[in-house]
This record gives sequence, structure tokens and C-alpha cells, in this order.
Amino acid sequence: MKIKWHLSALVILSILAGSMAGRAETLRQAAERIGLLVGTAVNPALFSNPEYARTLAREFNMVEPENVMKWRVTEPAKGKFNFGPGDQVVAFAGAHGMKVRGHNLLWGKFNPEWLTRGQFTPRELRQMMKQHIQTVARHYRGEVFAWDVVNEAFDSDGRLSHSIWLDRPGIGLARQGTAYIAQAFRWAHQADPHALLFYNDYAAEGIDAKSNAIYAMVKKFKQEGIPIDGVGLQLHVVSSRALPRGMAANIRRLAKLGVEVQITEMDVALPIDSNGTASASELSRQAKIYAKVARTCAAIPACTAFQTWGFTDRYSWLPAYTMGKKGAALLLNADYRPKPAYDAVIDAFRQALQRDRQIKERRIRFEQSVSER
Ligand code: 9MR
Repeated sequence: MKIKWHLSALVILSILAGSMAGRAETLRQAAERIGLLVGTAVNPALFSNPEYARTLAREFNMVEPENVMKWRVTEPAKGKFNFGPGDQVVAFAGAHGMKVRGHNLLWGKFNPEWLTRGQFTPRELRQMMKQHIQTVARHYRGEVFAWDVVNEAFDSDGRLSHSIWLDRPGIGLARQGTAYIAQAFRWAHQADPHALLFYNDYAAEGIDAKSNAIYAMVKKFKQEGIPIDGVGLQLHVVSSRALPRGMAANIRRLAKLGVEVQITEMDVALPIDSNGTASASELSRQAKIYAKVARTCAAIPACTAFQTWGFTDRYSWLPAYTMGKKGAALLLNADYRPKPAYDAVIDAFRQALQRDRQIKERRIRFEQSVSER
């Protein structure tokens, strides 16, 4: 009788604990012990799915809308703002004690057609850029703690990408390099003086032409008093390629300029079969890649957040983007079960604490030094 009771209790317990049975702590708990934000991109249309919502609230202490704070959604017609979906993200975060990272105020791509096809003059564009940045940043004042103010403005060779804001036709600063980016940061700061303001980009995590250009920009902004607080390193990586060299050195040199670094969009794309499944060896290769990035970030006080671009393989931008060739890129599989990468990231956070018992305090101190700028 007793044995039977124990058995059924065990069965019930493991059903309750679901896929997390046997694990000592969640990602969120492990991150909090080292003062790190652990986040994910989210889609508020999925909050009504109980498994999505439950997993999200349990595993993360930060969320970032994957799409709903982008220009196309927030200003779908000129001067008409739509904050509904973004507000849902803020409400979810509030209900579960999570922070909200805003993404993004300005980007040269994926803008609404009324804007890209509008044939506006530089003067008009300047006015629209200011209005957009300030209306959105003001709406979320006190709710979004950090903004990607400008997203993906550089080419891989370190030159500024052509865009509607820079030179097509631009806001009137076409031959002045990063001046339009500086302007975006000034306007965002006016609208929300307390939000941390980030420049965010991909393939700029190691030391190369692109990250050098970003470094040079941040240095210049700091010298000129342009309000920049951080650099977002996206970390969209592919399992078949080695991680960029010099990531720790890149983070450290940015930190010396007095800015935070956040890993903002990590995923590790694997080759998948027609069911979306990756091989066991690919999954373990993926775990190693995640571990390396998580270890690097967790150990450096200036690295204040580790975020992935979604959390379940069920919803990832990659399969659609690669026409079914790549996917399985996140920490949980399509059934919300933890993958080797999930355990590897928790282990990385734990190791950071074992190696440096003061890491949490150091991170908090670094954050304070940035917000006191
Ligand atoms: O994952 C996002 C996808 O759903 C959108 O269609 C796309 C265009 O808005 O943006 C994707 O997210 C990108 C992010 O905003 C910036 N860095 C690269 C991300 C993946 O493409």
C-alpha cells in the first residue's frame, strides 16, 4: 500500500514538474544567483498558450518582443500608433516580475511601406524619425528598461549600411558618418532619460572590421557626450561555423568605455530533417556553443544579460527563413523539453559563481556605474 502510494505520488509529482523533473533549479534561478538577466524574444499572441506562458515565466526574468515594438507594428500608418501588442508584453512581464527590453526604435530594414515608398524629403524624414522614436520611447517610459535604439547600421566591412535614414535620402546628415545614429540616441534620451540605450548588431561579437567600427562609434559617442549605455551582441550563430574569436576581449574593451554589453538574440542554427529534428551530435555541438557564450558573458561583470531569440524550437524564425533547412536553434525543443544546450547554459551560470563568489556584486556595481553616467 505504502509503496503504491509513493509510486503514484512520484508519478503525479513528475507530471506536475513536467519536463523539468529532476533539475535542481531553473535558468532564471541560476541567472539570478549571478545577478544576470536571462531573457528571450517573445510573441504576445502566444501568451494565451498555457505551456508557452508557464515556461516563459518560470525560466526567464526578461522578455523582448520579437516583432511587436518594431516600426511596422508600432506606427502602421503615418502618425498612427499601435501599442496594443507591446502593452501585452509589458503586462506579462509586470505580472511575472520580468524586465522588458525594447526592440527597436530605428532600423534601415523591415519598415512599413508607407515609410519606405513615401518619397519623403530629408527634412520630413528627420521629423518622422524624431516623432517615432519619441512617441514610442515616451509611451514605454518606466516600463522598458533598455532600448535597442538603433539596430544593424553597419556592413560586415565596418562601413555604414545605406538606408533611408543615412543616405536614401537620409535625414540630412548623409556625409557625416554616425551622426544620424547619435541623433537617434539624443532623441531617445530626451523622451526617456532613465532607459538604458543600446546599439544592437549581429556578427560583431569577435574582433573584426565590423566590431572595430562599432567600438570606434561608441568611443566617439562617449567622448562627445552622446547618451549610449550599451552594445547588444546578437549572436545568431550556425553550428557548422566556429564562434568568432575574441568575444571576451571585445566585451572587455567595450566595458572599458563604460558601456554594458548584452547578448541579445542568441540562437544556434542546426541542420534539421523534414520533422524539424536535429541529430544528437548536432545537439551536443550546439550545447558546447551555448556554454561558451554563456560562460563568457556570465564571467564578465559588464555583460549584464544573456538572451535567446525565442525559447522553444516550436517558434523560431529560422525554419521559415532557411526554407526548412535549419532550425532546432533554441534551448527547449518543440515540446518545451530542455535540450542539452539548456543544461549547458545553467552549468555555465553555476561555474561563474564557483569561480567568482562575488560576481553578482561586481555586476551590480558595474550596472550602477553605467546608470550614474
Ligand atoms: O525573428 C524576427 C522575424 O520574425 C521577423 O520577420 C524579422 C523582420 O522583422 O526580424 C526577425 O528578428 C531579427 C531582429 O529583429 C534583428 N536581428 C535579426 C533577427 C532575426 O532575423
